[in-house]
Amino acid sequence: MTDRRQFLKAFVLGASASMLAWGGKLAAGPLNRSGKLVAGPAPRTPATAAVRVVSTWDFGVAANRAAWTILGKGGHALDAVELGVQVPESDLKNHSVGKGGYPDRDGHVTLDASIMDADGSCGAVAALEHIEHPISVARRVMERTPHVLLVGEGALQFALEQGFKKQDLLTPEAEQAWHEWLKTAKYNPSINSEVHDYGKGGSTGMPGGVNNHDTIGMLALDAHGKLAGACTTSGMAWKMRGRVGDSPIIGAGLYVDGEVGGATSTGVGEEVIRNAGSFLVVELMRQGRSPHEACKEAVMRIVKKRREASKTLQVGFLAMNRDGEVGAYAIQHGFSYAVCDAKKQDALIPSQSVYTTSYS
Ligand code: SD4
Repeated sequence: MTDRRQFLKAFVLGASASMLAWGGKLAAGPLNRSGKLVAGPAPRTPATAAVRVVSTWDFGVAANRAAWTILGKGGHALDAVELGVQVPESDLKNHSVGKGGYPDRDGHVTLDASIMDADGSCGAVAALEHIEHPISVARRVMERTPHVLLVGEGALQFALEQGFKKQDLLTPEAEQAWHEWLKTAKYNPSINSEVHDYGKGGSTGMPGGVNNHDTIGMLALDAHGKLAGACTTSGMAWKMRGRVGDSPIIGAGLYVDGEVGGATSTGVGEEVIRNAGSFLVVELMRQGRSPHEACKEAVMRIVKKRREASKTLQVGFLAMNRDGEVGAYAIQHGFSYAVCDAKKQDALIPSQSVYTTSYS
């Protein structure tokens, strides 16, 4: 994650021009569709320029690239988001998503993931162990069961029945970090990396510079005008066994409504669940807010309720409306999101935030 930090720094310094370019688009104003939604979505043919994929954090750049191999050829958003988020799920250097993720406090790597299509179809898994691509199991839940969410042993059983391979997800590096944490075993699940951890080790006992909670949330709009979203994580490092965050909870870590747009979140999942965060963002867009405004309002709801605590916790929302307009907002400085479309493949954009300077 030190790489992530350096990469992010480079972009923060160098990306002001691209941010301004994007900012121009984002500042285009709220959607105006009053009346149209009452009568149902207006028929539309999306412009090629609107075909777009966005995702959280710097590892979203590589994930977007993978998604673009499908979107760029006119493929479906649902296939794109599944393929895209598989990239960090397989990245052993990424300690917050998929294989290589940091384990819970008992040493088990447990994964949460959800996927959602424009028509409201969705699937999710929570506390799933031994499967490298929880996002693909979530998709099977959506497509091959009448259910939305499978958890723990049952989710694993289903995955194995579906032909997924059982494997050990705890890498030597993650195991070593866990052993480091065990030396103090301080249980402090509400910390966040932007506040405490970079370069310090932080109150979690993370190795210096290591980030303890970066989920990938991805939203895509395809050439057919359809939206889809995916969200996948190993959750908070050293969490209690059985702890599930927002990422597999439809309406919390992810929500998509093809008539309006989609939203996804990263950060302290408990705060997102308490506020039905991604659902809130989408509903605010339905009421006419731009993606940026909707994300900001959802963040402010959390901050208002948790004014003191919000100084030291991180939540970030990322949203895209059905026209491909993108917005984000976070509590803490340091959240970034990646954008990829026909014009720009590797944009990484620093999000605006409530607190504009690092906490110290
Ligand atoms: C969770 N939101 O489990 C997820 C993971 C995370 O930054 O911490 N993301 O709460």
